Amino acid sequence: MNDSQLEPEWRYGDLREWLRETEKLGELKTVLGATWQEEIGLASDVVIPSDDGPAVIFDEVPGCPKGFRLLINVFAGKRRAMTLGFPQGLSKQELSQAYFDHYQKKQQHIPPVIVEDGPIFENVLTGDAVDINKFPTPIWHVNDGGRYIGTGCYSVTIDPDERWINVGCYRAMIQDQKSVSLLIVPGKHGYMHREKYFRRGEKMPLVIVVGGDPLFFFMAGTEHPYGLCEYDIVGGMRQKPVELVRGRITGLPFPARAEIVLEGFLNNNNRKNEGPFGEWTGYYAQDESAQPVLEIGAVYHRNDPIILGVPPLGGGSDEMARYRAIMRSAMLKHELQNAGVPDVTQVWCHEIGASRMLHGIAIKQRYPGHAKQAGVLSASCGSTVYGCKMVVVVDDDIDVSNFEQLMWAMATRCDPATSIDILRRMRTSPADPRLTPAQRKARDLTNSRMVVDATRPYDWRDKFPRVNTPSQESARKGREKFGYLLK
Ligand SMILES: Cc1cc2nc3c(=O)[nH]c(=O)nc-3n(C[C@H](O)[C@H](O)[C@H](O)COP(=O)(O)O)c2cc1C
Ligand SMILES: [Mn+2]
Repeated sequence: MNDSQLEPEWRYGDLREWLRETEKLGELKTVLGATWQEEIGLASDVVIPSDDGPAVIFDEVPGCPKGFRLLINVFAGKRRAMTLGFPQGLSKQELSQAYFDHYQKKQQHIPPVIVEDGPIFENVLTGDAVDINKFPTPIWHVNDGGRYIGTGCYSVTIDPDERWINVGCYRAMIQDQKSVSLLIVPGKHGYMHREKYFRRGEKMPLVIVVGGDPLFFFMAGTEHPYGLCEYDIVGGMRQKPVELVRGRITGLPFPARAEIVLEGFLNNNNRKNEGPFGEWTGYYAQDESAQPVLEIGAVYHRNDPIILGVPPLGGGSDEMARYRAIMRSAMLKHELQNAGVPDVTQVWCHEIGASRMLHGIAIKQRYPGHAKQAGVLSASCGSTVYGCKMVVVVDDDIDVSNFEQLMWAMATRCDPATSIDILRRMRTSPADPRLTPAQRKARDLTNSRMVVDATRPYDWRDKFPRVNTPSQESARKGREKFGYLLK
């Protein structure tokens, strides 16, 4: 692939245009009449795990007005490239590389513009008119503690001292007609904002967008640096400022063409039980806990509004894993370069555990300790520190995005007694199922992780047994001559 010839092409500027493009690709299906209590969840478990499943719109959900819709499975099939602004035909590694070259490396940030009006104000509901139960919010997994209206969502907050705006994805569970509870984990930017308000006894102004352009949601769910507004990142990716309107109550900005927005104040003194929720690790690791409630003063929505649903699913790889692997791999590669690690040839943050738990790093070894440097840093960069369990560093003949190759290199080139280092008391997630009951009680959100040096040992790398796989040259020759045997 020649990256320089690949130019981003943005075919959509909101969710409606994204649906139009997905329909053109033949990847949009509609289901009428599925229940929010059970059937939408059942369908999600069928469709989302497949790499090529369709995007599905649920309409005419019993109990909800006709036209009030829910969309699932944005990131699968051919629409993946379109969603990130690229042409068709790229493999997942190529898509990640394109993301790296065009967005991650360039670091272009364009601030948003504020406009007066937009389709999001087609319906403005305040006071007694606020009733979030009319949106078709499903029970995603049978043992969930409630209806999660906020999965493919993002919350907008402003730092009360430094006055910068953050846009982060934190799950939201419906409490009643006029409130949702938000789980914001310590260390997230929204949490740091929150604590500043709460410590001075104030409520935090907040808007949450629970349906809209998926690109905003993707950037809100990715670990960008502190102080950098995710709106500026989206603007930079599209080379065009995003258009925002201001909430009537808080003044906080949100996309003029969003689908559904809830606005209000997050109240530390009004806490309600949140969870449990089937999480990205594939477990119900956290019990229900009392979390601050967003007291909703206004709801804005487009006509025939659409919730964006991105439920985490069990067992390993799902939609969240698919897109995060692409973005996190690019981010980590960038962070390693910025930290001064030379010759990192490939990075893959593996899909299992939503691309947080296992990372493969390929390097061209240049000096003693190079592999360890790359490994230790990969276990603790901004994009990876949270929830990481394993980092495997290999030589550059290995395709680290290929699970079998990565494990083969690990099994054959590492000596567990001497090649593995354990890092202790690192930052993890409350969703980590391996936190002990005592740690949970003490709110000790740390874990250990291993850094595996599966490179050929540097000081005798020339004596390491040769591999019997064909060279690139002879593999190409073989394919040309005998590739027909596989057709
Ligand atoms: C679908 C989805 C759900 C998430 N749920 C939560 C959540 O409930 N609480 C949380 O703190 N982080 C959650 N995250 C992770 C954060 O969105 C992510 O760490 C992001 O970088 C946070 O934004 P910030 O860095 O601006 O704080 C979720 C991410 C995704 C993609
Ligand atoms: Mn942020």
